[in-house]
Amino acid sequence: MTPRPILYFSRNLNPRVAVAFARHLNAPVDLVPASPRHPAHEEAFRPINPNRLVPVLVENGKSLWETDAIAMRLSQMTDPEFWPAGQAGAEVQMWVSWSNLHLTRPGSSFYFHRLVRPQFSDEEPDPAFMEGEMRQFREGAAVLNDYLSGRTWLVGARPTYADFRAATLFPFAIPAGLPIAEYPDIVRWHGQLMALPAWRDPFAGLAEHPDQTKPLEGATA
Ligand SMILES: N[C@@H](CCC(=O)N[C@@H](CS)C(=O)NCC(=O)O)C(=O)O
Repeated sequence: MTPRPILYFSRNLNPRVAVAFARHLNAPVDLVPASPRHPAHEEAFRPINPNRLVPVLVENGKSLWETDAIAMRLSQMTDPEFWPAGQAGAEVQMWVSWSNLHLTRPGSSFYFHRLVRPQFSDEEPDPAFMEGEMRQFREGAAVLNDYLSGRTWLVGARPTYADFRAATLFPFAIPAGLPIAEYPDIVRWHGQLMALPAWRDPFAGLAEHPDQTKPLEGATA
């Protein structure tokens, strides 16, 4: 019997998107927690993803890394309308590329410095750098907000991967100090996404960390 594909995840930004999308699609994959940089599993993880990052989808012994490639595959496996073909598919790709670079990248400096970095360092970032990041985030948020005005979802009349990907940061916007409340159509759209159980609570019932006293699940090395 062919083993079920494994989706390795941690609770950080990108794997959160992959797990939420997989659960929303009810994808036939096993969700396996991973700490790809933990010394106990780092070497076993390297053949799975030489970048030692998650998410990774392993299917028939083949690894697919990058959240967006995994989302494309999950959509093919379940409901291709989440990443459709043709012009709508190109639009999904437009939002994926755009949001990664022009929205999530600058916004993630706030996620990192307000929520992640304080757990291991008290070295504050250069204020001029953070100002530049905020300026870029606001530019992106204004574009997204204007586009969403008069639209329910980003592409067509139903949610697609474009919505999941463009919303990567928004579940953390308030604790990260991102000024989401200034963008009413983003607030409305983010609320629609938060009404989806898989997006609101993607890790429900899943272990937070792998058992590092045991070999990495699914690893051959
Ligand atoms: N470009 C990759 C980035 C993957 C990435 O940076 N993953 C981070 C989490 S956001 C990671 O694996 N960090 C180590 C960990 O979470 O244990 C993607 O979109 O999937």
